[in-house]
Amino acid sequence: MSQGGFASGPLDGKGQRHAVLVARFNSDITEALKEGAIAAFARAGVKAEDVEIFYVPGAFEFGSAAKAIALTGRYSAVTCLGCVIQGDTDHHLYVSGEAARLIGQAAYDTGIPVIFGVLTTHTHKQALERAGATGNKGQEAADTAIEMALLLKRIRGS
Ligand code: INI
Repeated sequence: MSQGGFASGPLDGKGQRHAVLVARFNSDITEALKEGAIAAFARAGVKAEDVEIFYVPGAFEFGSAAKAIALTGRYSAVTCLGCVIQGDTDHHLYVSGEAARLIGQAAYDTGIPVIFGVLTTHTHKQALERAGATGNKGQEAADTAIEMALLLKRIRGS
């Protein structure tokens, strides 16, 4: 039985090429998510030179950048790694809402998996707990990217 919807067996990402889109906002967290994702790609056999990192200012910018990357046709999937932490106002709701909506739309519009590796937490402490050596959501996002790339390849018979 897998936990949290993730594949229970080992993932085979050999031959895949991945784009990772990292938000600089809350960079102490997003850099840790990036390291988790890189480790997951390596574990699945994706070559280091086949993982390309791109940066955006914040999670609000994910949608347009992810769509542009996906439309190049050069990547098996695009993994978006960000961190939106609740503040004193509603600002975080607009940022996280648009990130979620446009990441989903980028995947839907392009037919390339675009993965929502965006933490949305109440506190910085909660974010740190999800970007640690154990329980790193960047790893989970990368595993999801590999699995979705494999699935779409199988569905398309390519
Ligand atoms: N961007 C984030 O990635 N996380 C946040 O928590 C955040 N908050 O709360 O403000 C945030 N804001 C910046 C936003 O993503 C855009 O970069 C900015 O609004 C310019 O479009």
